[in-house]
Amino acid sequence: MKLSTAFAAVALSAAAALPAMAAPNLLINGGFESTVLANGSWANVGSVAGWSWLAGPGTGFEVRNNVEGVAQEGRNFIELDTNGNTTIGQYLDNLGAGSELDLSFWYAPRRNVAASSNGIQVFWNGVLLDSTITGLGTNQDVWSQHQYRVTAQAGRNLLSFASVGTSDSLGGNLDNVSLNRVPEPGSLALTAAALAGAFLLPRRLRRAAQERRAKALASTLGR
Ligand SMILES: [Ca+2]
Ligand SMILES: [Ca+2]
Repeated sequence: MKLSTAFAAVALSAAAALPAMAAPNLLINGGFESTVLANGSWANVGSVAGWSWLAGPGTGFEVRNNVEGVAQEGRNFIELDTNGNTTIGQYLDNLGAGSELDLSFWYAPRRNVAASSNGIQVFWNGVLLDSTITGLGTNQDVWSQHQYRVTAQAGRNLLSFASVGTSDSLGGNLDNVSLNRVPEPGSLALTAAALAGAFLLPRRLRRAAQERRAKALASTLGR
């Protein structure tokens, strides 16, 4: 591979890596880390930063730190079947109508709980995004990532999660929820071009300097 090609390849791969850096999580407290809990403890909360209880037989949901499972991200994760099946959500304002967004979250069946009791469902503006996500809990955590592309509506948008199945205070775990704007193709191309230019500019300058030196040498020899 020529050096210039290598520079361009590096520039393009750097540009490809940029969206993850350039598109911050639009959710507040997507990893449920705002609740300060000692290792091995849990709390039943009605709301935490970003998230609110929306429906259910109880008044809250459960934030846990290393209780019946270990967080997928950070220290905390949540369980929605708290005193019974519960729905929580986060409202987002001013996303811009028609904006494309990438939603991601991680789910794990609660340890030693049947799939019939471990289900969760995810909704975007009240519309179910997938069939029930569930699994048989074994004696260890098995986190799986779930990803969706959603479109913002005008005004307020709502991302919500509900526990479903047997309502028995035992249910699936949720952690590391993120919502990121999908980068515009045009902005990606511009970023790649700018990076490639940044890498290639010194090469052009070196070539110009070489040409000046060659002319000077030719001029000297021609005397
Ligand atoms: Ca977390
Ligand atoms: Ca349950």
